[in-house]
Amino acid sequence: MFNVIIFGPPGSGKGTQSEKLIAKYGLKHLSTGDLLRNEISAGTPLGVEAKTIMDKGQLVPDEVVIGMISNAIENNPDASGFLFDGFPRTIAQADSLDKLLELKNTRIGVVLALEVADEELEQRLLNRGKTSGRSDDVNTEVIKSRIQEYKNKTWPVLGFYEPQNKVCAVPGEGSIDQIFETLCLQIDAKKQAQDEALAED
Ligand code: B4P
Repeated sequence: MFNVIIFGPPGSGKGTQSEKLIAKYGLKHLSTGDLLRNEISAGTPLGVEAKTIMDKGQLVPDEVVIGMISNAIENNPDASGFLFDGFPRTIAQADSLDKLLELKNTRIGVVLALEVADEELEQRLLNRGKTSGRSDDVNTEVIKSRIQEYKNKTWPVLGFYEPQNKVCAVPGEGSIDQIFETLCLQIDAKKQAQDEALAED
């Protein structure tokens, strides 16, 4: 089993690249943003609470997203690997994810960290807001809060994975195909190293 985290600020291309990665590697895609938006569309109490928070550009409480991911892992016992998109976004989430995967006798194989300048992020999200119907993409102040939340709470998560030698920084500006190619090279290298280490055990 090989598990991947796609990491980066809002608008860095996590969702965009995830679609291509799951098609190539057959991973089960778990996006906390998508899971939350499904709850909002279904009008569940969780969705109603989450919408208020997301519309301010803030992070939904850890226990809510950890519960969602825990259920999703349980509901996919036959997955050959997971692609975590937009999760973990705090150190507490990263810690919980390690514990959940340990229960399944598996671990994170690689953290792909997309790097994009703030001005480019704002531009991409405002552009997406013209057609996506996402209320968190139309307001510059909300977009700025999301980027600030990333800097305060999410970026430190890299420090959790760095000592484990799992972080691969990837430039997230340029063509989507070119970025995808770089991500694949990183996955292939880490996957090969994991396979070799398992063969030695
Ligand atoms: P997410 O759904 O994760 O959304 P995102 O970070 O805004 O988008 P993403 O990064 O996937 O978008 P992409 O670049 O692909 O989160 C939304 C909200 O949910 C959060 O703010 C938070 O409130 C809540 N939430 C989610 N997970 C949470 C968690 N774990 N804990 C707490 N709260 C959580 O796309 C952006 C645009 O860029 C697109 O239009 C795309 O076409 C374009 N683009 C992509 N690559 C490009 C490229 N190379 N060049 C030009 N444009 C590109």
